[in-house]
Amino acid sequence: MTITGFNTLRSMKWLARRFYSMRPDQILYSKEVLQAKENANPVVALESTIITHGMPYPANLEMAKTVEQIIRENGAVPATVAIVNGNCHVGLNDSQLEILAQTGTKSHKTSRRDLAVVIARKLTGGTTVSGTMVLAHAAGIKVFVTGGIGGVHREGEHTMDISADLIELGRTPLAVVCAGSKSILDIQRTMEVLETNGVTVTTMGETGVQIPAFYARESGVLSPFNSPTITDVANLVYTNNILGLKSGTLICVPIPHEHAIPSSFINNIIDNALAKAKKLDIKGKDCTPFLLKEIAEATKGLSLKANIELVYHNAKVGSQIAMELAMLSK
Ligand code: PSU
Ligand code: MN
Repeated sequence: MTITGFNTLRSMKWLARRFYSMRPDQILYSKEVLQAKENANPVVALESTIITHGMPYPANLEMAKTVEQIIRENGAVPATVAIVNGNCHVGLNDSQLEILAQTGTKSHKTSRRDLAVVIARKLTGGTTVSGTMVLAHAAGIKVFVTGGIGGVHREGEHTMDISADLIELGRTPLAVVCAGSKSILDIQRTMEVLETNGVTVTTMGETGVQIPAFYARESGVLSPFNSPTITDVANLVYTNNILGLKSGTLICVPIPHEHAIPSSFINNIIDNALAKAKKLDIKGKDCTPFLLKEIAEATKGLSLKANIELVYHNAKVGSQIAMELAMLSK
């Protein structure tokens, strides 16, 4: 290697160390993601806790494959993020998706605090919103699609159960597309913590729109900002990036009308699930997966169907955002 080449490599490594919490060369990319990166084409990151801990097999596999297809149909490249046997993957092939979907809750729910443990011990992990953000940012991805983010749990003012997702959104400049957070959470307090952490929150819709509550389109909590168009969202994210803010943008997309579950119906079920979790003393990282399962059972799969449909819709919106953002960035 020439001296110049060596120096270039050294300075690239220095740059990587300087700007990323993780070196990009520690990541394994799928072929299509690698190609998209080379051509500066838009890539959309996807989390994998939703596959391992959020849905049962085989619905989780079907969802994981379909959501990737929707992203491709909308012109972007999907990058499902996960840790397989200690390797960080950005973009999985079908057999890796299959393994992850089958491993399910036997794999580790991996948020930022779990990353080092899962990687060092060569374990397999589904990455949460926070874990996925760390790896997607290291991979240079700008847009990330999920179903629902974690938040402040009810009674969080006593338990301090505040999802690492909220803190990550405050320190990682990614645009995260979601359907709000479930009413298993305290949505008002979730918004307060996001504001404290400097996260820009906008909801697709007209002035006065509420933060969506995952299964329901409304939560009773007003969104701090609204975006009537995809172009508006892309402009916000682009400006966030230009300003060099280290914080992220949360884009809330209400579940499509035809798949929404009325609050009057779902809230009762959520209350029962919360009461059961309290009785069984379910805490920490087990809380969200437990509640999701309880709700899916109590609604006889209706909540699972809604969950899947809102992810598909978010994938479409997220890809459109990624496409517009790529045009602005060129
Ligand atoms: N909400 C869902 N489905 C999910 C999750 C949240 O509707 O699968 C997952 C996401 O990966 C999210 C994580 O990042 O749960 C939050 O977990 P906790 O509440 O333990 O922070
Ligand atoms: Mn928690």
